[in-house]
Amino acid sequence: MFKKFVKSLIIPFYKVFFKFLSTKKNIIVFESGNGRNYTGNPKYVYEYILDNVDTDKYKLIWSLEDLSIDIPGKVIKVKKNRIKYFYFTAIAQYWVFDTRPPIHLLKKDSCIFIQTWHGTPLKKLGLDMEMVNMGTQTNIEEYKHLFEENSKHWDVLLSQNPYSSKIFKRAFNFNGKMLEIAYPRNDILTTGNSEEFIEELKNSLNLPKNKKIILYAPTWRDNEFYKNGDYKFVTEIDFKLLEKELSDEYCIIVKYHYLIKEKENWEDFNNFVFVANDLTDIQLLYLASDILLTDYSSVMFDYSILKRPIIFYTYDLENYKENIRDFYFNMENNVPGPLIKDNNDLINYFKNFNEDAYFNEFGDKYQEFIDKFIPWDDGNSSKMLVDFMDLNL
Ligand code: C2G
Repeated sequence: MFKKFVKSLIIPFYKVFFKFLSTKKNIIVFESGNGRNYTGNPKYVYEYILDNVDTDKYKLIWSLEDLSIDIPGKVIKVKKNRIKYFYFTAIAQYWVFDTRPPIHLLKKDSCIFIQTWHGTPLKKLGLDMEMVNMGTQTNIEEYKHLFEENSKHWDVLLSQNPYSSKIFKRAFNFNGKMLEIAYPRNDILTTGNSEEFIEELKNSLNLPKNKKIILYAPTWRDNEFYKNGDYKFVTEIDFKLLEKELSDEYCIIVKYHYLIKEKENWEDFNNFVFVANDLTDIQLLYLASDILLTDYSSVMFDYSILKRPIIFYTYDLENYKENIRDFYFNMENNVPGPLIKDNNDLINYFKNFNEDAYFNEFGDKYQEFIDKFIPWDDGNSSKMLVDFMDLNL
């Protein structure tokens, strides 16, 4: 109630204030994960700029919910939805965001909104959705209207593959510049895929060297939430059982999606489960892990750049498709790995896991998957995007 009251007072002033401001060529605003973290495409574009552009001539702004988040370089951090956030977004030459900004955020025509988005879609998106159970939002027509109100301000949209380009045009009703240059966040999966860098990563993450590392990175469940925007960590994995059966050979990194407000206590699993919260950059966890365990998350597409085994824990597949989100394609026929439904099968699979046997079974499907979904991820996406931005003040 109070928030609505404040909004009703501030928004009119903001609209007047906005009109008197003009675009400044040296201002770039970045935001990842709705301002909750420093990760993903915006992070890697920003770091490429730090290394390759004369940044003394620019003001590089990061929009954050938590200003204590560590960001390298001469950065100006602004708290999301506060005065400086509205000021810098009003005068910026570029926005580099990977999610949808608040619907009340105003953008000048002279500001170029680079929407990097955050994944190739298995799950139906935007105008393609037949139902919405996202937090308390259940009105699909209202959801689609808000989505279009947002995407009409996007000037540039990144695409990881032709499959995404086709879907994004329709699902986002996007008619701007589709930049088919894959994802800047994945450059490191090409440049960083070396034994020495992975060794450094494991040391920095305190990961054991004598065990196979499983990265468990599930997606969020739209209808499992504490409050709007704060989702629950939902899984049927019995970590105690997995620890008992698998901890001699494996350890597991649990990576939360940025929408998950973790409330779990993992103290009992000190040498088996390593928790990576929503602030951790999953690109680094991909490199440090030997096997990906996921469900319906777009992590599967990025991880396939490393051509390492991917296992799918799809215990709620039917419920997910019927009551949460439908998919663009049939998983069984298209994903390069087994769909496992319960803990016992999961344990048996990992106990008997053999990489050669995995690639004998899934190798052809894996190659088709790579050809279709990561044809352009070659380690140069950040360069191509910054060249496009033409930052030469
Ligand atoms: N992600 C992560 N940790 C997870 C899951 C996802 O860091 N446990 C990050 C990955 O970079 C992933 C991105 O968030 O690519 C999007 O996550 P999804 O699980 O795919 O879910 P969603 O945010 O709904 O994005 O079209 C975009 C996606 O298909 C949907």
